[in-house]
This record gives sequence, structure tokens and C-alpha cells, in this order.
Amino acid sequence: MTLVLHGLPQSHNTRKVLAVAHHLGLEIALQPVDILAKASFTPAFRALNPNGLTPVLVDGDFVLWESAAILIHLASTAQNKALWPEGRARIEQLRWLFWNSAHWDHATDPVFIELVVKGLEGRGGPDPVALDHAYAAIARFGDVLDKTLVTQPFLGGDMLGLADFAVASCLQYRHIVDYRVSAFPALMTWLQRIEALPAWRATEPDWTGF
Ligand SMILES: N[C@@H](CCC(=O)N[C@@H](CS)C(=O)NCC(=O)O)C(=O)O
Repeated sequence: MTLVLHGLPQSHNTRKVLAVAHHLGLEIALQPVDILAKASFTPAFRALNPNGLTPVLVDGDFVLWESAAILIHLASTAQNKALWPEGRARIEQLRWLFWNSAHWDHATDPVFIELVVKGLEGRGGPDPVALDHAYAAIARFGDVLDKTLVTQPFLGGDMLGLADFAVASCLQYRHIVDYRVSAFPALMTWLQRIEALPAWRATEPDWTGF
């Protein structure tokens, strides 16, 4: 059964799914959705995801939105179970995936939106209050990441996991915008470790126009 992912390859939530699929050796066909041109607002897309958000995975008759759920679906159904450990190791992954959706994504996303997306959409310049708020949140939650990664190579411990892909994806625009994370040495070392993965490199999007 062909897996189809609807999304924008330059969006971090889509890129992390593509990277995990690549890491697991899964074939996945990308169906591009130009969210900057509001393509996720069409009735056809809303039939897939009523939230109007990408990515959406179509696996046969199973239509799944929410990127963390998509990662778990891929990792738990793939033959290669390396990214879906059992017992407490799985709970560690879930802990960081929830943390990512609840805190880290919301801390980091406004930086790219304010500094890049608003300009691309003709919505004017960055809002300094929103940026200050984002940088304060990044300082707060980045410190948690940094302290965790001082003593272990990956978020779940010794083994690479889904959470590493998810949390690192939130910083994937760091060559375009400054997230102010360079003062966190353990975080930076870990980020470079994830960026060096073959699956990460193979899914590097085309940044022309950004
Ligand atoms: N919690 C959702 C967030 C999805 C999301 O925010 N997707 C963005 C791209 S990264 C999107 O499609 N935005 C389109 C829009 O807001 O119109 C997930 O993890 O899948």
C-alpha cells in the first residue's frame, strides 16, 4: 500500500514525517500542499483534515492528521521497530512528543512566522512583542532540552527516537532565522547530531524563495 503524505516539504511538521519515513526505509509519496497559497483551505483538503492543517497521511483507507500521531503510526507499523521501543523507553518518547506539541513547537514557530512567513504572505513586518514572547519561551524550554542533553546523546537516552526528529524539526529554519539557541552547547551538539543523520540530509527541502 502506497503511503501518501499531503504537506509542504519546507514545513517542519511535514519534513519530520518525511525524515522518519526515510529513516525507517518506508516509501512515501509527497502530495504538495501550498499552504502559503492557502491550499489547505480548499474543500478537498478540508475533507482530509477539517483543521485545514498539514501534514496529513493517507495509508489506504486510514486518513491521519497531527504529525506526532503520524510519526507514531509509521514507527509502530513499520517492520523496522528501532524508533518504537517498548516499556519505559516508549513512554520517554511520548513524554517528549507531548512536550514538543504543547511547548517547544509554540515557543519556536512564532520566530519563523514573524520573521519569514508574514513577509511571504504580505502581512507586514514582525511583531516585536510576539518575538520577545517567543524568545522568552525558547530560553525557558531550551534550557530544559540543554540540561537533558548534557548527560545523554538523544532525548530518550542512548537511542535515537521519534522525539529527536520532532523536536529538532522545530529548529530546521535555523539557517534562515536566529532562534537564540547557540548559548545552549548540549542542545547544539545534539542538533548537529540529528542534522547529520542520512534521513535528515536526504529530506533537506529546497529553500529557494524563503
Ligand atoms: N499540531 C499540528 C500542527 C500542524 C500545523 O500547524 N501545520 C502547519 C504547517 S507546519 C500548517 O499546515 N499551516 C497552514 C495554516 O495554518 O493555514 C501537527 O503537528 O500536525
